[in-house]
Amino acid sequence: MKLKAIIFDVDGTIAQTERDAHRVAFNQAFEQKGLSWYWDVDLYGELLEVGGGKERIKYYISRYHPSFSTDQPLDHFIGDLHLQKSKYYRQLLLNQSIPLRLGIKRLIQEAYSQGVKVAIASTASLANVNALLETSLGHPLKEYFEVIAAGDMVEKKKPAPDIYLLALAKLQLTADECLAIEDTNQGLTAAVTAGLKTVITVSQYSEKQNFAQGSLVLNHLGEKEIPFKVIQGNSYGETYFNLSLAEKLITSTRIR
Ligand code: XBP
Repeated sequence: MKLKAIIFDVDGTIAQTERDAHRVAFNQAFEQKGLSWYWDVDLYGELLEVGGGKERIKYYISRYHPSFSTDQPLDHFIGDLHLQKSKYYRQLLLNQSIPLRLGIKRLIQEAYSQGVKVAIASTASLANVNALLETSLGHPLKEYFEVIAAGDMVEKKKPAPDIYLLALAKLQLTADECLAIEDTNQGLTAAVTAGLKTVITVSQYSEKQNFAQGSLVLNHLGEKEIPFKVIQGNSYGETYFNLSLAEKLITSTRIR
């Protein structure tokens, strides 16, 4: 098999965490700090264009509260606020673990049992990624991930390719031996720029985005009994996403 690893995005791909967990935690942190800011579902969709929690808060301030000032340097203030947000986020996951998306658990198990590595490339902070993997995947599945590339390990977040390049370097594999699974256009751009063929499972916030560069665009990975819907691309007659389809995608001569 040419396929040596599958690299997963986290938020939106492994679980639908954005609207009901990250967004809620941001709002709780704002309230705790006495800020009157509130990110509703629509506004959050717009803010998701900016990857990374700290970067997202910074963008929000510059766009919606340009005259906002604090008695400490802005980056410190944002860092503090984000720490608080992360605590709320992890608390939220402990209280109501967010379910894995369809097919994720099966695919991780299938990969592990056939010696195909699994890795993570996420914009979210490492502590938050770990919290999700622990609460939603649990043991031993969490330990199957050989490499976790996340958050501030790179300077430039998605859509820059850096986090995928870091994951590839840590895996000691080349892009043509791996497949990425993403849910957003920014994530797709990051993966494709790193040279990876990429499968998209569209999520709550990304349904209307452009995935022209994706190798295959699906509504979800599917299960034997619950077929996926192909939105774009060739599924080679398969009805759910498995390693045989992953292998066909990376060995296909099609560029995307
Ligand atoms: C998702 C993100 C993150 C989270 C917030 O990353 O964009 O910014 O919304 O996480 P990905 P932090 O889809 O690449 O996993 O607050 O931990 O930054």
